[in-house]
Amino acid sequence: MFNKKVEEAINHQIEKEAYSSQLYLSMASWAHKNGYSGSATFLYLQAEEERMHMLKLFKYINDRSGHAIVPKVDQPPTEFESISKIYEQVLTHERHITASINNLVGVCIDERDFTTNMFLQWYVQEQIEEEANAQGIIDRLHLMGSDSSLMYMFDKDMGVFHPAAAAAKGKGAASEA
Ligand code: OFO
Repeated sequence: MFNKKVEEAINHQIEKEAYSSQLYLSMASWAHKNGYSGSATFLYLQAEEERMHMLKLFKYINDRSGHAIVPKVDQPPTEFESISKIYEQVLTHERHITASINNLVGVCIDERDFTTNMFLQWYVQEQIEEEANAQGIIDRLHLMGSDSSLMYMFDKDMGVFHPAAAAAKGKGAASEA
């Protein structure tokens, strides 16, 4: 029998991952329509990756004879101040997700569900990478300062920055961005 408190906590995390996916999709849309096609590619791929994070949790609950619930998701913001602000918001959001994953691990430890704790270590590791990537992008934007001529190169690089970018390009999935 799957632990009910753990099941409930993972269902909450599913909602957060679903929101992450919608938030990054909304950011991708803004970037796409404002001419940042490289950032749009990155953010579309990031939105897909968050959906994968959600599905992984979703299937885990059902595999353990719990019941994964499709969450109601709040509408994310549709307008953003600038591309730099978007990446700052990505970092803030990822920090929030890291805290949430840590809480979830805490519930598993309190409930002595060491199997789920082990499963969640993948997310703990993933958050290190997610935060480091977002911080790296912001650092680069800071280095560019107010030199807008560098923005073209920055955006071009963002189009291939996501680990899934090469694969997606092969399939033509993100090439519309
Ligand atoms: Fe962006 O991280 Fe999901 O878990």
